[in-house]
Amino acid sequence: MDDQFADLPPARLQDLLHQMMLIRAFEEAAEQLYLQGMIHGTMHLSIGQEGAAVGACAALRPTDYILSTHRGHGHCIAKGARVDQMMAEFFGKETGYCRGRGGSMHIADVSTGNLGANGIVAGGVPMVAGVGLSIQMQRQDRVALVFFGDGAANEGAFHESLNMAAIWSLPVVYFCENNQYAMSMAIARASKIERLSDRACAYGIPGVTVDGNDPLAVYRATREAVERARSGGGPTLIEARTYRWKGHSKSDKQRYRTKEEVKQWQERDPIARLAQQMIEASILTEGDLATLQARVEQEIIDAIEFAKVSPEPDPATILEGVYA
Ligand SMILES: Cc1ncc(C[n+]2csc(CCOP(=O)(O)OP(=O)(O)O)c2C)c(N)n1
Ligand SMILES: [Mg+2]
Repeated sequence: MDDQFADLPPARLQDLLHQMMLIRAFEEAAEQLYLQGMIHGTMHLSIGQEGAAVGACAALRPTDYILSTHRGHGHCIAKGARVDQMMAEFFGKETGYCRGRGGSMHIADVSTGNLGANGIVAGGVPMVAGVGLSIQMQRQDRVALVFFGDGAANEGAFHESLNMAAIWSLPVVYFCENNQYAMSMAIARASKIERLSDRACAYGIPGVTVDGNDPLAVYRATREAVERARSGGGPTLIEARTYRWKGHSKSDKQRYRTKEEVKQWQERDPIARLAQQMIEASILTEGDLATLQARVEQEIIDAIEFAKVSPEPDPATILEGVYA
């Protein structure tokens, strides 16, 4: 396969397309279930940002680690999580990834290398330096990638973590999903520089900005950063420019942006883009696409059913996993 597809074979490209479609279907279903009162609390949807999660995780091995964010459903699925166990976690059921204790914002799945989502903005950023140091000291053949938002890039811990990872050449990738807003705060109001990746030069590490709605561009940039980290070349800062179609969380009147702006970004849908590219290259047909769509819909129906019939956690186990 030529470079247009970053040397990925057609079957692998279909996997990436499937993952992006699964993330979208999962979140659309989660939102519906929330509106029906079946799921409680709040949630942060990444609809529109699927290309960043999938492109980044495609460059990682199953044994590599990720740390995720409050907007982390896509990261989980892209790293290989099962949607039924995720859905059970949303429902607070015993069969969920965290036995129903974590919910939307705290899904971890160590078996696929997902060390956990985090409700603290930039929470994973200092942690990834620790994970990287642990990998280095144990001489393991692993890389740790941390996802964080544009808002998180303005937290103090960002500076400390990048500096430490840089001086020790830790096997880490800093992956900033710049979705243009931190709640209602537009990036242009919160940062004086045009490209967040330019901050890398302050730590003596490479920085790159990519189109986060182009999963293959994200994959290429992450693959290069992962290779560098794995071969002892130290960390890289990647900025993936993308956009969240939905509000910040479940209570957001979205007075800080216009409908036109949202529409413009929706026209740059990462899923439609990859599908179109593959159809034009005759490695996907409209029929294949319809089959994929039917498959993800069935996967979500099965996941909801699994969650519904799963048992509630036994109240007698409430103190398990609690540190006192
Ligand atoms: C340390 C901390 N400060 C503030 C908050 C409240 N908060 C939750 S999400 C968020 C915005 C984060 O923006 P960004 O990092 O760009 O991620 P995005 O929501 O856009 O994915 C804020 C301020 C928090 N959870 N943690
Ligand atoms: Mg943001």
